[in-house]
Amino acid sequence: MRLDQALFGTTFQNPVLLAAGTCGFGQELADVVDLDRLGGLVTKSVTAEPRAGNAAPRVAELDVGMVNSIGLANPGVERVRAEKLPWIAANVRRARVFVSVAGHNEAEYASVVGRLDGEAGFLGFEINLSCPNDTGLAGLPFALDPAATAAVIERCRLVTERPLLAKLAPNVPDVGVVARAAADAGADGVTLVNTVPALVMHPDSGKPALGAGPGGLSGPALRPTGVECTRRARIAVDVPLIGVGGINCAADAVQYLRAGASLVQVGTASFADPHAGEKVVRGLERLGRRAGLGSVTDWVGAATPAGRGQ
Ligand code: RRO
Repeated sequence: MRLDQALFGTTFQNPVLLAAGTCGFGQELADVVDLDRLGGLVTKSVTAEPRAGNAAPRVAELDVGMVNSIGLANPGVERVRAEKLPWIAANVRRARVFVSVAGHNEAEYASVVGRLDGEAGFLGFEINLSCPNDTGLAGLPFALDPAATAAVIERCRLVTERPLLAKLAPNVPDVGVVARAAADAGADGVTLVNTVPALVMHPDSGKPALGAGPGGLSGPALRPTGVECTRRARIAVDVPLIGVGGINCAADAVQYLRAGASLVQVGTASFADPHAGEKVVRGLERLGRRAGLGSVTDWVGAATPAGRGQ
């Protein structure tokens, strides 16, 4: 069974990427994971200035997943340009890399994109419009508002010709509307979804489990929401979709592919098992062969009872 996917002017050797925020800049995992067995990876979100991040504890483990409030901790665009991208350029060959970008306003997003655009080592940008823990316009993530989403994408589109992905939030009435705003503004693809706002508290004291208070929920509990967001986005736009949220195994990934995603990302599962991404790759090959498929593309958007158009 063929796992390769031709997208965004290149070939992904398989459809499995590591999600933003769960693999650093690749280097952090390279002793443990053979990154070049993956379809690709998305870096931690990069901002114009370095960010120290939020107060500890930054993650809480639950039976159904994980809640985080990292607070966009990252070394800032200059160190990413000077140190992180050169490492990626020298060490990552077959995996395709997207740099995740975040900011407080359109100008900050565009300045990060513009400062990295001429560098080697990566394919494109994933514009993170949906961080629940560090908000933009009017104190809310950009992805909660179609016009704010479009404004950021339009501004980034002016400073790069590389592939631009818009990473959206699940907590909107219809993510298809936001996906359409992103695509109309020039996004080449849409990533669904970021974490969903969440709060874990100690029942006796009422104190939040995380230093920052609330955070974002990821892991298995997010999967049905991510799959439904992917289905809704597939109805709304024609650009390629990337599905993320609660993928632990190949069967989870197949749900996103069937809903219309061309690629998937593995995130929280990598914390428990750094080889989760590679295992999803091997599992997809096994499942596809067993189903008699010729290519992973046979799954993409394959009709389901709640499929396209409904
Ligand atoms: O850094 C974070 O706290 C964070 C980010 Br930027 C994001 O996009 N999603 C998330 O759950 N946490």
